[in-house]
Amino acid sequence: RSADSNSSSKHDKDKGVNVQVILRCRPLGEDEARINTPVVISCNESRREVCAVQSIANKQIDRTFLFDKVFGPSSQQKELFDLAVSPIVNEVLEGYNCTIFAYGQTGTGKTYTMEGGARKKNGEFPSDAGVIPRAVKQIFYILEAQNAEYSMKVTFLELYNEEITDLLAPEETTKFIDDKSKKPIALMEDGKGGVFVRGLEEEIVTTANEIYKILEKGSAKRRTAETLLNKQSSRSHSIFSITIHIKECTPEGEEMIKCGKLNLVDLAGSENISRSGAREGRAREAGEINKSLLTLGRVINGLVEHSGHVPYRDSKLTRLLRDSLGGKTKTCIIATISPSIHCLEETLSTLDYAHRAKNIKNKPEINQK
Ligand code: ADP
Ligand code: ZZD
Repeated sequence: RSADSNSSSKHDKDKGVNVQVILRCRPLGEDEARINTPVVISCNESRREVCAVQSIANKQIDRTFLFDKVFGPSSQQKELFDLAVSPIVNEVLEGYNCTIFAYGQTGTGKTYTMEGGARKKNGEFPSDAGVIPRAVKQIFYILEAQNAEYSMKVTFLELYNEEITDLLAPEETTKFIDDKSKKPIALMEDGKGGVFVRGLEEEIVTTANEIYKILEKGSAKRRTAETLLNKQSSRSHSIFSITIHIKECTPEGEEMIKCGKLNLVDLAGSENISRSGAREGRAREAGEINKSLLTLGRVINGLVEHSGHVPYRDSKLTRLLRDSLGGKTKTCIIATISPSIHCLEETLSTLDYAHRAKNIKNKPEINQK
């Protein structure tokens, strides 16, 4: 490699690194297949293209979108992890902060992609495990193979209707649903341009199994809250974060601490968020505002249009994930779609949204002390 190409790559880095956008199309469900639901999406994985066929007034219009990676309907969980997520996990262990978002209409596979199949009773790792359990497994596998000295903590929260619920808080604090008995959780500015969640439970963990148990506890709690409060998880966002400190010695024998953080975000269903970022149709009438999802769209618009004001402060989601959107975190968006003709309008909206997000640039930095 010549010095020239080196300096040009350094120069490129100064301008930033684009958000990686991955597109995944699920297969037709059993029922959809049985009634021969027309398929309007075709995926070309090697060309990284997704094509949507739209028929308007007897005319066929094809729209093709290019992404960083494309996973078609027969893609397996392991394949998506190995090709798209595993490199990100490695970067976390090198000291970067990384965020993976799942974005898409309800029913297109966000949860399947992020969580995947349930844990087996016999403790065996499920073959359809999603990104989160696989990331946890890889982190421990690598740290143990390196014989690294490390410490790790995790947080797990849910955001519903601009309210944060700590999915790891001990049971007593959620048994009573009245607000007074709830643990006060607040988003606070850290004075360095970032935010932190005051009162959020941080669990220190030492094994993958401990994290799986925490995930179990967190998802159970999410489900209970859902039933009790009559809410739908399709309208809530969840953020699971792992922070890892790794002690390292330089060749000179100096001690260094590298710190990486991985945020895994399952966003609320994107239906009813129009391409302009406005809320419309039935959702508006029903008052189903998802302020955080709307603001996420506006932040993306602001960032890619370089229009000056980026409204990070307008929602909790964008305040929490500010560093992932134009900041120092490496970010990947996994957009999920359905192949069915009945979802075409939402699918086109997701494809547009995801394609636009490719233009966001971040400036990743290693955290080292
Ligand atoms: P979302 O979280 O976006 O609402 P889900 O993850 O619940 O969607 O997925 C909806 C249904 O489709 C589930 O039954 C899920 O198992 C199935 N599914 C989603 N993606 C895939 C996929 N890539 N392969 C096989 N089944 C999938
Ligand atoms: N999608 C499954 C959960 C469900 O809805 O039941 S899979 C993974 C990530 C975040 C939360 C839960 C999980 C999940 C799980 C299964 C069963 C009980 C608790 C948690 C999981 C799957 C494989 C390994 C570890 C955790």
